[in-house]
Order: sequence, then C-alpha cells, then structure tokens
Amino acid sequence: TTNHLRHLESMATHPSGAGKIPRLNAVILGESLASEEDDLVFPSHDFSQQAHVPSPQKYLEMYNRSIVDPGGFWSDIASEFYWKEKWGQQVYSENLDVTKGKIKIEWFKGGITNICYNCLDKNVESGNGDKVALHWEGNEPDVDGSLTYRQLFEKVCQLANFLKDNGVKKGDTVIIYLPMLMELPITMLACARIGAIHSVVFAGYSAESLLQRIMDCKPKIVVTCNAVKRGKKVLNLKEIVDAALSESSQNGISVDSCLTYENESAMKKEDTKWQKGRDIWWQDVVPKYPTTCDVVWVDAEDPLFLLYTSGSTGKPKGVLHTTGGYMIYTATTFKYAFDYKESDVYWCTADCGWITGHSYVTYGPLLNGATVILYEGYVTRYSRKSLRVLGSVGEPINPSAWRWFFNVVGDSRCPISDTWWQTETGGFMITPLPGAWAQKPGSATFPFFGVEPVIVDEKGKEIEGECSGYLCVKSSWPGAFRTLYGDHDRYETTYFKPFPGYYFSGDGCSRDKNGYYWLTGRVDDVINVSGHRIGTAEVESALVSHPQCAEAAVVGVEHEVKGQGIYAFVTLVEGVPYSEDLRKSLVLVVRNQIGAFAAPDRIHWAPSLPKTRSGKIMRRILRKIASRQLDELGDISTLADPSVVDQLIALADS
Ligand code: 6R9
Repeated sequence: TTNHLRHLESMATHPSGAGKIPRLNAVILGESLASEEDDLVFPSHDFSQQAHVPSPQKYLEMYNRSIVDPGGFWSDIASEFYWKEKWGQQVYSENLDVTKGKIKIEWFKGGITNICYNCLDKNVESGNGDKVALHWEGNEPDVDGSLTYRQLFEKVCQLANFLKDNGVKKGDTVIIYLPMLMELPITMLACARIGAIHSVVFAGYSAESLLQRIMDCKPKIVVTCNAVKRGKKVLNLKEIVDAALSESSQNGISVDSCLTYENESAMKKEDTKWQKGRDIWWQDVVPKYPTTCDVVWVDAEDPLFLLYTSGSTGKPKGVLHTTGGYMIYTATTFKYAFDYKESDVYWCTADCGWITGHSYVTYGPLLNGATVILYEGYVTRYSRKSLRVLGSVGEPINPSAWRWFFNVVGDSRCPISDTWWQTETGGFMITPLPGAWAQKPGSATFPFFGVEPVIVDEKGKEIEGECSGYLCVKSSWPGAFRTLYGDHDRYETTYFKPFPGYYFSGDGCSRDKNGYYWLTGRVDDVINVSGHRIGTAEVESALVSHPQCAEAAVVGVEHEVKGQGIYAFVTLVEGVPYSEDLRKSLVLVVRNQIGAFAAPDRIHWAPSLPKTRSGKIMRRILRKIASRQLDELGDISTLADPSVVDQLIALADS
C-alpha cells in the first residue's frame, strides 16, 4: 500500500473510522474543529450502502490491485467494452523517464475498436435504443429537444456519411467551432466513427485564436453554425470562421469546406454571409444521407482528438488523446466518481470546447449509456430532491464555496466530487468516490484507481507524509495524453523534464496528515480564470501587438467570483499619454485576439517593469503589487533598477 493511503486503511479498520461512516448522517463537524483539514463530512448510511464503492476497504482493495497489477485491473474493465480484436500480450507499455529515452505511453495497443461504436451501437444493440441520450435546453425557454440513443446514432451516421463523402478520411482532422447545440457532440461522434480526429475550439475564442489552431492542425473541414445567442446578444460565429479561413488560406492552409448549421433562433440563413463553393448548409445536405454508416475500426493507439490548451509560454499546445485508453478511462472515472446508476439523469454544465465537455458531457456518460442534459443554467428555483451527487472541477474550491454547494445546492445531502484533473490527463485523477470515505471541504481527497500521485520538492525528490510541493504522477494511466500534436519535444520538455521520472502537472499541492490531497493552484505562468486556463504569455503577446504598447507583464490575482483575475502591467510607447480610451482599446485587443474570457480585469500603467540585470521580469514582485501586499515585496535589490517598484506603487490606483 502506498504511503498516503495509511489514513484510509485506518478509517477502514478503526472503530471510529469506517465503522462510523455508514452510521453517521451527512453532518458537518467543522465548527468545533481546529483546522480545515480536520473538517470531515461523512456520506450517509443510505448513500454508502448503494454505492459502487461503499467503503474505504473496498476502495483500498481495488486501488491496490490497480497499482500492483495495472494491466490486469484495466483489462478486466476494458473487456466490458466492444473490441473488434483484442489487444496484444502487453496491456500497456510506458517510459516516463526522460533520462531513459523517449517518453512513450501506450495502452491496449493492437486492440481494435471504435469509441463511437461503444457509445452508440453498443447501447442500441443492448436494448437501450429508446432511452434518451441527450436532452438539450436552448437559450430560449421554448427551444429544446431530445434524442434517444437510436436517434443519436442515426444523426451521427448521417453526418459521418457526409464527412466521408466530402473527403474526410481516417487520420484527417476536423475543427469544430460550435456552441452547446446537440450538433456539437454529434459532430465529435461522427468524426470518431470514421477515425477522423476532432479538434473542438471553444466558440468564445476569437478569429485569431481559431486561425492559430487551423494553421497548426490543418483541418479538412470546419464545422460551425451561423450564430448563437448569449442572453439577448447575437454572436456571429460564421463571421469569425470566415475571417479565420480567409486568413489561413492567405497563409497557405486552405480548408475545403465549411459545414454550417443554421441556428435558426439566433440568425436566419438569409442574413448569413456565404462563400459559394466552400460553405455548405448542414440542414440542406446532412439529413439526405443514410442513417447507417459502417464504423472505421481503429487501433487503440490511433488518435481520437486534439484539444488545444494554454501553456506558460508560446502558442497553445495541441493535447493529443488516443482512442482505447481514453475510452476506458473516461467511462470508468465517470461511473465511479459520480456513482453512476442506470436510472440517473446526468447534467454537466461544461462546454464541449473544454476537456470536461469531452470526457464528462460526451464520452464518459454515453459510454455508460447515461441520459445527459446539455444546458448552461441555474438551479435553486427548482426542486433538487432527485439530486444524488454533485461535482466540481477546474479550480480549487474553497471551503466556504464547498459549503454553499453542499448546503444550498445539495440540501446537505449529496456528496461532492471535487475532481482534480487536466486536459492532459483525459479524466479524473484525484477525486472523492462518493460513499466510500469522508470528505474534507476543499480537498480533492484521494487518487483514482491506477493513479500514483507524488509530491516532489524543488529538486524533484519525492516527499512523504504531510507536506507541500509540486504535484507529479509516477506511472502512466490509460487516459494520459500521448503527445503534443506535432511537437513531441515540447511534450517532453514541458511535462517530463522538470522532474525526471515523473509527469509534472504544473500544480502545487499539499497532503495533510490523513493523506488527503489539497490542490493549491498553478505554479507556472498559467492563470485559471473561472476554470479557463490562460497563459500569461498569450495575453502579453496580444497586448504588445497594440501599436501603443511597448511591453506588458501579466499576473493572476485573487478574484472573488472568478477564482483568479487577469492583472496586466503595461508600458506604453514613449510619449503616449495614459488614457481611459487607451485602456479600453488594450482590453479590446485581448478580447479580439484570444476571446472575451481572457480580457484583463485591470490594466496597471507601468513606466517600466521590474527586471533583473539579465532582463528577466520579476513576476513575484508584480504579483505582490497586484494584490497590494506591499509589505511583502521581499528582496528587490537584485533588480536592475529598484526605483521601478516605487513608481509602480505610485500608479497603483490611477
Ligand atoms: C479539467 C480541467 C487544469 C487545471 C489544473 C488545476 C486546475 C482542475 C481542479 C483544479 C483545484 C480541482 N484544476 N481541477 N484545481 N481543484 N478540483 O479543468 O482541465 O482546463 O486543463 O485545467 O485546472 O490547476 O492544472 P484544464
């Protein structure tokens, strides 16, 4: 047994531990206890009894097997899915140590399957054809719809036939730039059905960001819709795609077709700009195709999708996930972290533009035959009696937010799965298993099956027991990403070189005396705004593209609502005066180049930036100024010009 699980073992065997869990109702013991860490929230007896993992004992038994015999553990689970041919002798092979050669992760290699088949055909064939797969709630109260598994299957097949007919083959990429319409998961599944690689670009990204992704993955087709309504506002998505496509063709990457869904409630066909020969109306062509389509069988290690995510430097990274391991991992994490049961109706508020929408709106739930709701909305007006489990992801949830979620949304009854994971990890890594053990508000608790988290110090040495440091993972898991698209070097440099022998997450973490994990946020230059990952470098390069901006440095600051806010220090070109208009146009440049969600919350005028003698910006100091912790600036003597700091402080509230 790994070290950090000792506490669970003691919970499992100690009379005041596991024995107690089933007997206690969901009570919060917090008030009387000294520290947050000791604040235990127990699952109810009823919940634990019916849970897939009802006790710490059961978890430990499964977890230990998953670590001692990963091949056996995961192949037992994989056998519950459809494989045209079984994988080879070796269930997995890995090298996570850069000093030993190329980083390589493979799961179920040689196994032949298709994730779309497992999501749809398998469910239809097993008698679930009439079960609702997707319930969709539109922006307007009366705009909605649902699809059963059979109907979804038919829609996916029609689109898959269209794609094939339009030259999309196995291994080709398709960019999807759609809001949360049912057509979004439909397109993902249609790509998967024919072995094409989908790359969903969140429909809040600007033309510039879309262009960057088009240039990187060179899609055969772009799938979009004409417009979408956000509240009362109409966003013309097609215009954004047009701009990106015309720019990309000027740069030598021309996309053959742009399949456009008419999102009637937002904009009519007639009002949509059109490029003959390239643009195709979805409703005109797709419904004419047959409602069955042969599956293109793929190897477990064939790519399934690319999803771009922000790094601390340079252009966005194309995180590549393959088919087999991702399929098994998302299906399994979904089942256990939400204690999924066949009669459940499941709703995840994430947009498919992010990894959560891939793994836990589309693939994980559909692989389990679940009924999924697609909607972004709110909750307290309705009865919440049927809620069983709540989930949270994307950023550290502080104990008071946790309590609100638990008490108000969940009526103090529903366990919360605070799931820590990343685009790169494919699925949940550290997560409560509801019913299995007591939770601590704000802690993601313990690792999922097959995951070996470690905390290392600056030198990359593993630290045991109660500690804080950098969160790494020691061995591979099926859902791990396999490379950064077209840049395996960057993959190794970013994730495996910082601490040789481990996958480095980029997050800081501490482990308390009971072995619970507490995520403390990014330790690199990535800002997490309302769960959106934004690289400081991206925002900076958008700012400096403004003709009047000479230099910019961006840091994250605590933000009451968004978790972190974006705080930008801007040095103007000599002679340009500060003005409110200029401030606005700087914000606009970021909105246009990245997207509205990346707009700086604050622009702080900076006559110059604090730099070391070798020219490195000292962000540590900027962070302190941004959060007004002026008495904690620390040593500023290594600055080339320490007087910069006083100038910045003087301008703090201007
Ligand atoms: C799934 C997702 C990943 C980053 C990750 C971390 C933060 C995610 C968290 C969490 C604290 C949690 N993060 N889950 N921090 N507690 N439960 O969000 O993927 O968009 O790639 O972001 O989000 O900092 O490194 P992604």
